[in-house]
Amino acid sequence: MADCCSPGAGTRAHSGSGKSLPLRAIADRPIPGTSAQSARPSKEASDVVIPAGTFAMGDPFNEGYDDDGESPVHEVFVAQFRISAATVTNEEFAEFVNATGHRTESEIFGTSAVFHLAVKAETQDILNRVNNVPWWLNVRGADWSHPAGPLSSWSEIPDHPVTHVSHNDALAYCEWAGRRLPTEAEWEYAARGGLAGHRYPWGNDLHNDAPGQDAHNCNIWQGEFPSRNTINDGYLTTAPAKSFHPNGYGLYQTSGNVWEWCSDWFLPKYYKTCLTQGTVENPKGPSIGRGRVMRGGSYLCHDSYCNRYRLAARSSNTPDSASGNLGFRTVAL
Ligand SMILES: [Ca+2]
Ligand SMILES: [Ca+2]
Repeated sequence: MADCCSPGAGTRAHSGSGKSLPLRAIADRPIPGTSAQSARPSKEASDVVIPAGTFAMGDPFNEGYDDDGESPVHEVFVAQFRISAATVTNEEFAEFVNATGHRTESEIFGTSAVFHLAVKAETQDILNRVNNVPWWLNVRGADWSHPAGPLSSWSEIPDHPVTHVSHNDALAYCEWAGRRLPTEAEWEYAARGGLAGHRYPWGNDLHNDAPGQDAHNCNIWQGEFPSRNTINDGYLTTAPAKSFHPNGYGLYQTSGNVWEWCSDWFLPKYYKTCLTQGTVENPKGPSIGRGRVMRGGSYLCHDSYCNRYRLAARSSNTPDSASGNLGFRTVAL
C-alpha cells in the first residue's frame, strides 16, 4: 500500500512496465545470509532495558487516519525486554554484509525508491516515478550501500540508519545478530519512554518554545511537501541514528528520521476486533495481514500531509518492500 511517506508495496520490485513482480515468488525464496556463517559481536552495550509494565496503547487524541486503526486505546502489559537505543546504522549493517555476504532484496531487484530531492544518480538510472507518490523515484542501483543512488555511498554516512532494507533483510540481520524485531506493542511502549498518553516521546507539543532550547525534537519535514524543505531541523533526509534528545528510556528517534519495521503483521482492525478484553499481555499481532507493521514516521512526515510521526501512528508495507526512509531497530532474545 502507498501512504503519505512510503512508496508502497513492492515498489522496488516494480519492473520497467510499472508492474510488480509476484510477491509470492519473493516470499517463497530463502532469505540469503541466514546460515549463521559468522556470529556478530554482542551489541548489548547499546541496549536499553525497558521495565515490565502496563500502558495505554493507541491514539487518545483521535487524530489518526481511520484506515490505520489506531483506536480504540487499550491496555497492554509488556514483559521486560532490552531494545537498541537507536536504529541499525549503515556501519552495523556493513558488518553484517561483510560477515555473511547477504544480498538485500533491493540489490537482487536492482532498484529501490529514493526521495526525488535526494537522488544521486545518472539520468539513465532514474527509471520512473512511483504511481500516486511521484516524489519517489525508482533508481537503478539504489540500495543500502548506495542510499541516494549509485553516485552515493553508505560510507559517507556510516552513523545514519541503514535504509533500503526489506522486512526480510531485517530478519536476516536479526538472525545473524542473535536478535529479533520488536513487536508493535513493545515498540510503542518503548517509544513512549515512560510518558503516559502523550502524542510524542517528549510530550504533546511538536516544538520547544522555551528560549535557548532547540526548537526541534525530531527529524521530519519543514516547508511545503514535497517540493520545498526549509531543513530547519538540519536534515533533508536521514539524520545520524543517535541525534536529537533520546526519550525517557534512552531511545533515539522513535518519532521521525526513518520508519521502523516491527515483527507484527498489520491489520487495521486488529485493535478493534482482537484486543477488546481487559489487559492484553505481550500481543504479537494478528496471524496474517496485508503487510508488516512500520512505526514512527520518517523525515518525510509533515503535518499538512502525514502526521504519522506521532507515537500511536501505524503503517505497513509488504515484507519485500524497501525505500530510503525505512529501517529497523532490534531487541535482545
Ligand atoms: Ca528534516
Ligand atoms: Ca524512527
